[in-house]
Amino acid sequence: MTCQSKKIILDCDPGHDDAIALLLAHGNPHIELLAVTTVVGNQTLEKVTRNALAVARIANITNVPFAAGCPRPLVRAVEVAPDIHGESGLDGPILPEPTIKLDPRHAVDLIIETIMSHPPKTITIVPTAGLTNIALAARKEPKIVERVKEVVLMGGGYHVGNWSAVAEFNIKIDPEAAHIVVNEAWPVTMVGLDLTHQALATPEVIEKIAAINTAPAKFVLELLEFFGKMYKKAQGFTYPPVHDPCAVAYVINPDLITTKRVPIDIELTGTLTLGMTVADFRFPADETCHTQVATKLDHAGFWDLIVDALQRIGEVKI
Ligand SMILES: [Ca+2]
Repeated sequence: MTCQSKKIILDCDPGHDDAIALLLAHGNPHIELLAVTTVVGNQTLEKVTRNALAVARIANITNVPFAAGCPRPLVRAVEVAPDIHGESGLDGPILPEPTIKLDPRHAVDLIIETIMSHPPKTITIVPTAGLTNIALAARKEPKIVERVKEVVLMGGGYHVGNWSAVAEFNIKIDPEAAHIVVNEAWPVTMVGLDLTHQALATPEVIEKIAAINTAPAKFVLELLEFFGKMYKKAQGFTYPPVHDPCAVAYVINPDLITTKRVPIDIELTGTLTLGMTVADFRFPADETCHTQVATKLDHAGFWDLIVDALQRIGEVKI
């Protein structure tokens, strides 16, 4: 893996797995976290934004702008996920009062300004939520599409859904935004359920995190305990799949995740398939294909990254 630092913007809706993605991005030495933006998703914009700021305090993230974005999807009504993330969006741990202030800019403007003020092809956008902010940013300033290095998103699934038989939550809640994002010409890596359902927080993983014995590690354990209960109840998982950090892990070390280049599009008109990420595996993709899907995860390597990030974050007194 390269040791060059990877500049990212994390667009999220914390969210248990978003919180862990944020800790991974902050704690990993190869990631330079330029901005954190929030969008309605797992819970209302107000709740997920507060959660993001609370996580910043837990991990002692002090020098990164956090900005709130869209309070509803482009076309559809707001749809949140309390059956997975609870009423707060981050149920389980007791959250501290945030100490850092929200950046006054709208997330869409922060995303655009960050990308336009950096050299071309240096910034990766990592959306781990509905794609409302990213789609609007591409519409408001189309130059960002050529300027970003790539988009590595958690969402979708080429053979499985979780919010319907064939649609994943992040795509299903704002399919029009997802349609914009996968149809723009930037390189898109879809880290979907096919991949993230391999990122299970097994008892061995829990044991390794528990051994770190710091407040941020304890926070992650409490998140995983609640997440595990909800996933067992709602979707019958023995151990919870920890989706969002997989996208960050791919940026850190692409060797951890196998990908396949295939055209992807988003179903907008299906009566049973709205929000499906339709990936076309029929033919070898040509060079013009700018989309790829994640297929196979190095489970041990992935969790080693999480453990390493938590060790580097170390103890944080609140
Ligand atoms: Ca998320």
